[in-house]
Amino acid sequence: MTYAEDMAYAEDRITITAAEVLVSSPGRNFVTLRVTTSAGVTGLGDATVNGRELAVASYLRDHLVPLLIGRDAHAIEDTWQYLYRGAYWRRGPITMAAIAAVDTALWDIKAKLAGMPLYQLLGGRSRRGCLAYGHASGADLPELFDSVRAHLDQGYRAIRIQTGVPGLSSVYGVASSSNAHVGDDTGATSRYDHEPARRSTMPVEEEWDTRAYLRHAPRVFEAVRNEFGPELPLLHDAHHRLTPIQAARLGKELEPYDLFWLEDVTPAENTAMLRRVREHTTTPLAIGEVFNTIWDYRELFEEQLIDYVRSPVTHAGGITALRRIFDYAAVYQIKSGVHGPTDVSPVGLAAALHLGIAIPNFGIQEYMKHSAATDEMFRPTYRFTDGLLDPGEEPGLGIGYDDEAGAAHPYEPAYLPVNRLKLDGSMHDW
Ligand code: CS2
Ligand code: MG
Repeated sequence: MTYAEDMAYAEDRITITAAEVLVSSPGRNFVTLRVTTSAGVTGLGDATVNGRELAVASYLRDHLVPLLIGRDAHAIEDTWQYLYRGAYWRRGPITMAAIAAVDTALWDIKAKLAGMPLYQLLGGRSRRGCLAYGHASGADLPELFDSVRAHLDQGYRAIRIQTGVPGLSSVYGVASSSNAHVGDDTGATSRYDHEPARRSTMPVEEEWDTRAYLRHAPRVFEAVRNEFGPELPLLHDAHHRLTPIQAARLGKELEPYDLFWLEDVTPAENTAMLRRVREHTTTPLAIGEVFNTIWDYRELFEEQLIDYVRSPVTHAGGITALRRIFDYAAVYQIKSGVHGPTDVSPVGLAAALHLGIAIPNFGIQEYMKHSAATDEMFRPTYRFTDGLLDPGEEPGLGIGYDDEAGAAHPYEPAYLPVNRLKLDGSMHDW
């Protein structure tokens, strides 16, 4: 007798009766899992991996959905272990996004069945709201200052700063009218936050020059501090582009400008490299948006090599797994700093907010606003007020999915850019 058959004795068991993989593109591509139960209650999970969306859709549709039908919808931990250990091929962005979607949908269902907003099942509120940061950027200082002011006017109390680099035509994180409409087909205002994925059949190739960037970045933060004063929390994303010693230099040179954090300062496959950075600078470090499991963090936590965990629910195996990562981080006084770009869908953002409002070691939440088309389809009930995000009081995650809108916005191939050194065309980290 299988475990499932053994467990089938519970008459009031609520089982999974259907699971749909919904691929759509309202403003940008998303993969959403909708799980339906014998109680008629459904749950949603985000499985979007930017530029590789169809791989996760297939992993779910062809491999996981058949395993879910008939399972106990309440057995979230057992299902997580079943999908993680049972895969044999563990970890990695595609597997962990697929597991995350199932996990998140089951937590949505459990909270709806309990008639509570999900955060109540995660321990209840630990704060009034989740401090959020927005993306200010500009090709030059005047454009950047305008963007900072625009975000302050929207109520943001913490701002990420990204700028152009003299000599480089386009740089990560800089919204410019040239790509304003790439992700937004609602014809909204010209400055739509930087949407990295471009609708195209091939990745766009960008040029990079680390020495030009290292000469420029400290000057930018000096100017921003002179313009906006010492209090405003400022964040910066080096987006995986520096060697450990270059990262150490940047961290040190930015110390006078008191950054909230310096993010992804060096590619973190070899986590030990962060020791080199830590040796030279006290600038707080945030890493992890491309990590997928708790094991990616072990050395970083135990050696106190970072200060903020960037993993989102969508890419780290769901609420079950990310809560475990935060509990582990709390032992080292490391805080959450969840990844919240537009390629994490409103389902993924809502899940992050329910977790963020409950955990003891909340730090900050990235909030790159989704396009109008995206919000029309997912109808999120979370709210942004006075710089704080609130998950809301709806039962479950408080997120919907409009099938008509989904059908009206079919998937379109899109890729993240790749990076080549300006000097000699060598491939570099984007
Ligand atoms: C970035 C992202 O928001 C961030 O911190 O690193 O914009 C990232 O480039 C995209 O999510 C990649 O899909
Ligand atoms: Mg980042």
